[in-house]
Amino acid sequence: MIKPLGYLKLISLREVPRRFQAHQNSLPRLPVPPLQQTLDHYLQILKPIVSMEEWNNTKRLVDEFQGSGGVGAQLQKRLQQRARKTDNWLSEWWLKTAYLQSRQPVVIHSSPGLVLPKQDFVDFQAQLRFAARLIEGALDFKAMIDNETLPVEYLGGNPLCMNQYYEIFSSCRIPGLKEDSVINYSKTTKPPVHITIVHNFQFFELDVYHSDGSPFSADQIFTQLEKIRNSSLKTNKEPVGILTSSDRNTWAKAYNNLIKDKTNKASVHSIQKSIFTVCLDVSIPWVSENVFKSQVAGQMLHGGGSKQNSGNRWFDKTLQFIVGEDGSCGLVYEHTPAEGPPFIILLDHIMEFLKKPELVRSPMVPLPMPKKLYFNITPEIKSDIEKAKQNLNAMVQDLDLTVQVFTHFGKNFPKSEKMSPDGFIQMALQLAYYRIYGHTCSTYESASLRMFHLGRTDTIRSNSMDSFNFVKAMDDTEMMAQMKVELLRKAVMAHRLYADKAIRGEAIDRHLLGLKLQATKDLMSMPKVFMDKSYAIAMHFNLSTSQVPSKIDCAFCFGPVVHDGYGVCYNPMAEHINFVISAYNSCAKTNAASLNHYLEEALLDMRTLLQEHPQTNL
Ligand code: COA
Ligand code: HC5
Repeated sequence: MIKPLGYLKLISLREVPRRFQAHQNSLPRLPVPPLQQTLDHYLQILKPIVSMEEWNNTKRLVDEFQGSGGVGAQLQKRLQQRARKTDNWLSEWWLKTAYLQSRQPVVIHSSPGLVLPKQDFVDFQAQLRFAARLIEGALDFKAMIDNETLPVEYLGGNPLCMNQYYEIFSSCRIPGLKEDSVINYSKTTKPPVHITIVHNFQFFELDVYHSDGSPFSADQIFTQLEKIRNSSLKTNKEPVGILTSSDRNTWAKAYNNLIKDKTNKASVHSIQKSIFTVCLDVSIPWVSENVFKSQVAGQMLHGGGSKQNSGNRWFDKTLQFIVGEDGSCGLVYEHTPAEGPPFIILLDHIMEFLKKPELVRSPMVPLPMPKKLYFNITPEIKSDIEKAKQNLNAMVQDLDLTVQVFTHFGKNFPKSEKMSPDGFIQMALQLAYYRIYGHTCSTYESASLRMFHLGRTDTIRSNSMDSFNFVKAMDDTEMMAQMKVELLRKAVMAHRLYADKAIRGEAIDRHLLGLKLQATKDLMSMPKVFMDKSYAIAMHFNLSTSQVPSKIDCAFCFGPVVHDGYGVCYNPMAEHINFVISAYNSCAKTNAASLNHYLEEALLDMRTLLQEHPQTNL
């Protein structure tokens, strides 16, 4: 049975020298699935989402593509050659296609937010003390990466690629006019020894290691944070960090303009090179408990707009912790270098670390004042900041976010029914969507490809003929309940089987992408199968979802990937499920609270169905 990512077995290979590289080299390579298998499956997944006429047309294009005169076999051969010559045939392409070439803002569109349980700070000192301990805990985790003692993770008995852990510290995305880049400064000859602190839109460089390489204690960090706070009590008029929230072309132009000035260039470089950023945020206005939760998720995703904390960020930075005066804490990460799980494991580590008492109080040797990072703001930069503010505020206004804890049951219930909890939740989402719209849609769920060297993700297509048959049947008054149970079980099973295929590198989405990119490289014209309406429908994910389990009870969030779609992130705990649903207010067809309502109803109805019709032969 497949075990969840992350917590199954953590085996430290402490004794083996240069474990990391040896481990990495021992991992299998990402396979190129058989062409016919992918194309057959592609035709299957189209059935519930395109018309019969479109399907017949696509079937013809697929036959043409893979037939004797078609280019399918040639592209497949070239992909296989690429797979033989590279560590991972997909990883470089994926980095560019999914991230570096995208021109959308990273804010909301790409960078996920993670919300920690709310802290209780009696005063600003408590906020700074928490931040200091959090920094100490993060450096404690980083030590495991630096000395290569980080335990290897396992999924279903297979060791996972650990590369992403080595990319989350000291790295930053750099805007470019056509395409961005990402730099990992821990791989340079002089890795950084500082972090960036942002307070009241002002940036500071804070050294966190002594000259002998030992990290500062929490006490020392606290003292430094106090100095930073006291020297930045007034909000900076020019929130230069907000520039990083613009679409990538706009930001790239503004960036080139910003770094023309030497002081600005040095300040930007210090932020980019730092190990991570800690944003000391101001409180956000208190509303009701539930609205507040959604607002905190918003703080993590986008900072709440230019009047709140969005100027307190450098959104290109891979890792940014957020510690608010009001106790709202979490992080936002730039997605290019890594998936969510390394950040979750990091947070889990920090939360465990925070439980330990602060034992060693180091002698308080006087430490120099942390360096303030200055920016010279020309009228042009000022105008760029103004435009960025307006854009960001519009984006913040447009985001419809709902944080909800489903308290009726957690993954224990589907388990007790001998069903995959993930498949069960995905089928509830399918049912909720169908009940609102009367049809099904392309649905994306992230699957980890980390069983393979440098593996990132593939797509579990949660909507299938099986899910479609189930959702149609569920509200069919003519249908026998026992039949509905069977269709539900079949749909959950089909989902689980596809998830298994996906994590073994045999899903269709990355393979189709590979064939398409290979065609861009090799051919004079794009094969018709990729220009077809069905392909566009298949790639239009109205439901973009991700299961992110964690030990600590937190919520994670991201934006929808299409204008008329939803982002759904869920963390299934034993007895409850944390959901965060996002949508865009400017789309009249979507509403996050409404999807949440239907989702809750679907989960409950599915439980009732199963409980009222128990299977005798389990
Ligand atoms: N009967 C009883 N129990 C079952 C079961 C069944 N038929 N099927 C599964 N279970 C159990 C599992 O053993 C597991 O038990 P545990 O909680 O004791 O470990 C639990 O139910 C959860 O399994 P399931 O819900 O099927 O899913 P999963 O945790 O294996 O996750 C994926 C499936 C595809 C989400 C996961 O493999 C994956 O790839 N995750 C990565 C996603 C990711 O990277 N997201 C972030 C992108 S940035
Ligand atoms: C804190 C974890 C948030 C999850 C982020 C996630 O799932 O990102 C997906 C990455 C991928 O390649 O599947 C993309 N998605 C948000 C669009 C689902």
